[in-house]
Amino acid sequence: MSFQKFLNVITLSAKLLLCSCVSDIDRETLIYENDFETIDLTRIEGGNVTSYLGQNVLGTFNNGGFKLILENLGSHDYVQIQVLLYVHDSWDGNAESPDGKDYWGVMVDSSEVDVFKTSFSNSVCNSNYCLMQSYPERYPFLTFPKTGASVVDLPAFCKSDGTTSSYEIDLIFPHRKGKVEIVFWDELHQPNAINAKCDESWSINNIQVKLLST
Ligand SMILES: [Ca+2]
Ligand SMILES: [Ca+2]
Repeated sequence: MSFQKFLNVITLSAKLLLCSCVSDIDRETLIYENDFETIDLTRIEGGNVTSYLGQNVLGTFNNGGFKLILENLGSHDYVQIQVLLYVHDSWDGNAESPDGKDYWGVMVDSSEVDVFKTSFSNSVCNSNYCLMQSYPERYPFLTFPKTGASVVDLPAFCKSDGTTSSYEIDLIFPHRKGKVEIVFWDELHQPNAINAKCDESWSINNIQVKLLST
């Protein structure tokens, strides 16, 4: 099997594993949607809107993040969180110190419910050099850079030799309370970079939150 074919098989397997399948969903209610084009940050704590590829995005972030707070929720069994994430510039995935590891995650209700913690890598990957990532699985799973990305090799946000990868993140957490706090966060390592945020960062193009009932 060629290296590329091997990569394709791994990517397909990862996509099948990613399916956050919850059976017997009776009702699905969209409770929040934001593409940041109107710069409405009413329910968001932390973060500013900036421009990338001619669109408004929330970010960029480096060792930071934001919190989305939604209240007066009707009865439900799960909360579904979907975002289009941009992973900008030279993320190093599960590389050892000093360049890694580069974590990204989503936390619901200060981790009372669940924490999704993964890592991303924008590294080149050949037989001599490859910095692995965990997505679409949770850390410390190991898979190839950019696995599960919807688009790769988009323009850099900042770094002259950087690129951006986009990911359609789709997570489902068990949740029944009348209020939810969703934290999007990162922990990035780039001690040798003169400008940390230019070396690696992330932003969100759009976000949707749904309540699911069984
Ligand atoms: Ca880096
Ligand atoms: Ca890094």
